[in-house]
Amino acid sequence: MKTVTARAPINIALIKYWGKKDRVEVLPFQPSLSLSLDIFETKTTIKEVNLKGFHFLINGKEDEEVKRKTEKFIHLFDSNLSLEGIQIETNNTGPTAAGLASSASGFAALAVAANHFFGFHYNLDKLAAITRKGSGSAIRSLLPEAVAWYPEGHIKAIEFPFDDVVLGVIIINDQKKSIGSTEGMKLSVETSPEYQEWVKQSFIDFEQFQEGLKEENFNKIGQISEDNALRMHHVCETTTPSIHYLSKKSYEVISFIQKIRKNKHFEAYVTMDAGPNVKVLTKIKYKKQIEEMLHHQGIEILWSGIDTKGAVIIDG
Ligand code: 2P0
Repeated sequence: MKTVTARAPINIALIKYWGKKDRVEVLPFQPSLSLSLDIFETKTTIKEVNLKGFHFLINGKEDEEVKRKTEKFIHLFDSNLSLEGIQIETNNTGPTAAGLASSASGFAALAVAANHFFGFHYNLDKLAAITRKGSGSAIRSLLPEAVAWYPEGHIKAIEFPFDDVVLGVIIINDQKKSIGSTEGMKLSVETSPEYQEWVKQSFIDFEQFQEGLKEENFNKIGQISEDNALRMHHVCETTTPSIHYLSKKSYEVISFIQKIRKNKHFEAYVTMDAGPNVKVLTKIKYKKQIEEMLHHQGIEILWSGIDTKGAVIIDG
């Protein structure tokens, strides 16, 4: 019986995506640029089974809502596709404490597995156009290392010249559940007076970040990333109703990292997404000291390297 397994990494954007210019095609207003990370991956198996109907398991359990979303996503390939006698199993492997959303790696792994299993064999552009309809940021999990996603919809692998870069995830648990990113970015587009400026500056950040990569200037890419993330959160905070993903504790951790950069000359920069956790972009040589300093304050950090595989078939 036929079986296909794919895996995909999560990704963290250093130049953020925050707003769609086309919500049907899922086209962003601004280019974004991410790193695929090896801390967490999704493995998805699609197989033929001797059972009636369509079967779905996520982390070993049934989940009707995710099952429906999965079916809907598969039908983006072909609305007439039958899932009779098919089972899809998806597993997220990585520290659950990291609070890293699995939707990006999930849709990327599912897209690659379905493309192969059902015999579509679409090229990257076509596959990317389907994947981003699952979740915009999932498109960037199709490729390893550094990935650019353009407002026209396509993605491109970007040469990442550093082999000593790590990303730490600082766990901050003191936040109530906030608005989801899909709804949050829609409100920002509609109401934030800073939105136009954010889009304009994102294009500049995207260009300058790539200059920094060409110059192999880590401090340049770090500073651009940090400023871009803080600007995105400013857009959220100036949205009506105001969106606060960052908590008091998040801001304390951000200040702490900025302080060790200033006082100890550590090359360490922060980036934050649609939640309170703070991610630290730094180099291997600072890992131990940053970890110890945070530990003294009762704060935990989990480290990730850069994923070198991207979304690929690993079996079948
Ligand atoms: C990013 N985020 O670039 C930004 C930064 C969150 C903050 O992409 O509506 O879940 O499915 O396209 O992909 C999260 O947005 O939103 C996201 P949809 P998605 O990583």
